[in-house]
Amino acid sequence: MGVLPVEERRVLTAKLDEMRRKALEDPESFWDEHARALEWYKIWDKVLDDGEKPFYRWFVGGRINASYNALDRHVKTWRKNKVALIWEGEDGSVKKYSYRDLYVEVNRVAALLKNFGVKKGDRVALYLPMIPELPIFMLAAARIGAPFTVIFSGFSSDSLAKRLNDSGAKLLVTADGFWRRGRVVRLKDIADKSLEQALSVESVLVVRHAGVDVAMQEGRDYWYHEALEGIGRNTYVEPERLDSNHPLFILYTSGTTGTPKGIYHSTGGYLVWVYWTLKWAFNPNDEDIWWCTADIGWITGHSYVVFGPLLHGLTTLMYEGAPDYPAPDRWWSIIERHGVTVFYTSPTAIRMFMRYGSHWVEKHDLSSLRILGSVGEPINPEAWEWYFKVVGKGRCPIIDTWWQTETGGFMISPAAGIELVPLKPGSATLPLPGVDADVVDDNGNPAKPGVQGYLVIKRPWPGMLLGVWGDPERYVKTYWGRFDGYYFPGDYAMKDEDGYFWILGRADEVLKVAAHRIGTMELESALVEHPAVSEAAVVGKPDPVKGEVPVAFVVLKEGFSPSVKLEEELSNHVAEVIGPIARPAAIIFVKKLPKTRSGKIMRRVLKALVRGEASLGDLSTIEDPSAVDEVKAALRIA
Ligand code: 6R9
Repeated sequence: MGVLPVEERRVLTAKLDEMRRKALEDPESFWDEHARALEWYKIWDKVLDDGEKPFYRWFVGGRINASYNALDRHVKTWRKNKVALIWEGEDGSVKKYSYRDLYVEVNRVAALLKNFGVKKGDRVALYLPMIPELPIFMLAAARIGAPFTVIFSGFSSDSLAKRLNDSGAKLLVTADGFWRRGRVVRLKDIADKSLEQALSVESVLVVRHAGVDVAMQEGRDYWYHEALEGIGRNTYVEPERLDSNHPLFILYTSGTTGTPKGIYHSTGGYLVWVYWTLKWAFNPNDEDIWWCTADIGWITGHSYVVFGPLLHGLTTLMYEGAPDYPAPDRWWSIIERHGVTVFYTSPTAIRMFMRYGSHWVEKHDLSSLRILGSVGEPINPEAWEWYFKVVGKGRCPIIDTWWQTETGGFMISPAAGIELVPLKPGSATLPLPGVDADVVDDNGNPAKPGVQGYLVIKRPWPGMLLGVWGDPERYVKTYWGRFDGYYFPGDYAMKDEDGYFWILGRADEVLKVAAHRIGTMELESALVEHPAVSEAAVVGKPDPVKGEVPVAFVVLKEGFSPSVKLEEELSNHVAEVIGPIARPAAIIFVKKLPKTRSGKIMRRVLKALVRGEASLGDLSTIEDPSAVDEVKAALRIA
């Protein structure tokens, strides 16, 4: 396994090629067969309904439940006593849940949700840290058919309020606080602030985790452990037999325009996709201890901390705290102590650990590892090599998975579960079966090998989003409007002579900062909300660890002048409005921004300047060329 000479590819991928061919030639029978890996209450009438393009619907007429497939199915077998979830707190405490334990808790919580008046179709918001209650609530909501929306615990009260209002959540679940680098983050306080603006929320359940005092509002806020007290361990809540296209969850993600979009996924198609992609990419087995390091607040955590591993009956691991706390070997010690076999993380994390040095890794016995994964941003060859040699000791293939919130699961990835293709550091290799990916030019024609173009998916796949919550037009425009009939994910890519895909970064105004997806427009609107700011433009600057970081150009209003203090204030303001992950790496004050004659900010010029690129591209439409000189001066470029 591992890196093999590419010349051998033709021989080695016979099986993979065959499967990819079958899936594309006759998708209906391919998926009709594959979807049966899960347990359905009722088989679909139609595999794919494309009557209302691009609102494709999969497994139409089928009935299924996510919680049943993740838990009940295993509880009926020997896996009942198998560990389903290992949780490690930042303070070192460990909790283990067998499939039976999880099943018991999920049933109790499903009953609790019902007691709080949550019905099928009602939305439940989960603003929780990385604690076992988060997957428990997700599965409980899924059990009764209440779409859940998880809000990353690093988001601010404003971000939370926006998501609560957009989803119309009836119930909010949060915690008193959680641990980060030895300090408590007081989550309930943040939630309280957002509740002043969130009118749909009727009740709040609070999980006691950090043990800090919080304000409880009479008639609205309830302690989770108290509310659960009267619900016995024998409680059984019949899983709802949900339509295949009943929304399982809404997850907000950043796009090109201002507000985050509520991407929502189906139950049937999503589960089928997550099940098969995990199997194809990582070839799981019953001895695996599966660790995907993503926070459940992001899609990677939804699909590959919670649903994927549980559908497969694996043991999934969750860690609460900071990766390098109390020392830079925390993660390696977790792998050693729990015998992790599959480790799936981001290039940002790899680059951070590279900086700390190999000796932190070498202190630990990582021989349990058999396969490694990467996600979130392109992995640079240096990080790939280090991951491969230092972490995997040259034994473990690196599964570089390209996908997005919208795709539900992996799309382009090596398929160790079918046939492992020779790996090339930095390439996600080939599309998985059923994924009709290509690279096209500006006009939608296939790009030549080796030439950069736009990544497109030329036909629907079971894991695709159902839409943008409350905004069908935005769904059509954003994803299907750029190239006729094709899904456009927003990435640049290149296909090489072997047909391997190289993802080259975002083609829009979206940044990947430490693998987190952030819209530059969100940062800009946060900045202009501040009384001192007249205009703002944010662009991404390459960063050796985080991949890229936001750099903000700010024009101040009359009466305000640049200062270190104001710079700090604006930076804090962004962190408060969006969350600490959005904090700009630099704020640069300028008197004017480069604009076109029609008044549009020329972000591409700012981007080129920030990157120190020799050519600034076409400047013929610029209104005032002196704006470029000013930006240069501000960046101290001669
Ligand atoms: C899963 C996730 C999606 C965007 C995507 C692309 C980038 C993700 C990648 C990758 C290169 C990979 N991306 N995986 N780029 N190689 N293996 O990250 O979802 O947060 O929605 O971001 O992330 O730009 O379009 P999400």
